[in-house]
Amino acid sequence: MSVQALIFDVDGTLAQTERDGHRVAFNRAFADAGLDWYWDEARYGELLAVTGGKERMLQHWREIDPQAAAAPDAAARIAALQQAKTAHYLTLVAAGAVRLRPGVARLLDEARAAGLRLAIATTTTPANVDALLRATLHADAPSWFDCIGAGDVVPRKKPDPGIYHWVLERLGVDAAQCLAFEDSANGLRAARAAGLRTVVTRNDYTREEDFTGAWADLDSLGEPGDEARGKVDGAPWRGIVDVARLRAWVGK
Ligand code: XBP
Ligand code: MG
Repeated sequence: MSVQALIFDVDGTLAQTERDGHRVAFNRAFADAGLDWYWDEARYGELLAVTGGKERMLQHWREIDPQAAAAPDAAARIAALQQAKTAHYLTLVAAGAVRLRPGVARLLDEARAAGLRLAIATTTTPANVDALLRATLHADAPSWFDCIGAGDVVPRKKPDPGIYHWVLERLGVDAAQCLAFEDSANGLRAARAAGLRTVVTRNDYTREEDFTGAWADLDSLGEPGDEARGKVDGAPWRGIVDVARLRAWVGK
């Protein structure tokens, strides 16, 4: 069985977008709306258990003011906040607030050169993906991906596997011929439920999460001179995640 496609999560996997990107954008939208909501790094880390910005804001609101969160206009108010937040996020990304994680640009280049297909399966808003790819890789980078599955194209977000099923259907490739790349327990659960062998790269927000079921549980994808460290198939491993390594891993 040969690997045909690599399917990447975005936030936390391609780039560390949450602390200095999304979180800052949410706080600016709250301030614009005259709300006294402020998510510091710790509070945002708690709320990251909920995927999807709209769902995350509703969770916060239910915790601080359940009655207002249940009001008839709550959904519309959250939608307006999400729109404002996304505008702030796009400005932050365009200004260079977010950088790719180690090994991501390298692996994408190698995969394209090797003729592997690329796809994205993310919970974030589609506009955010486009902006991140253009700001951190290349103006044409969105076209490198045969399929970009993002946000509300599916009714339920990760850990539901819907977004991965959506992407696999459009790729027309069997899950056994793909690898998923994730950073969170929610993402791993979604990928595994879709039958995908998954490479996890932990980050500051997800370091302590449970990654049982990951094929590779690493601290990064590695770069020459800065190897990734962690476990592969349950055994200690260090090295660079490249196409040759991925080919060796698929079908094991
Ligand atoms: C991460 C998410 C997203 C972002 C915020 O997505 O859960 O909700 O935190 O983006 P993933 P939005 O790890 O699947 O890339 O505000 O647009 O939802
Ligand atoms: Mg993620």
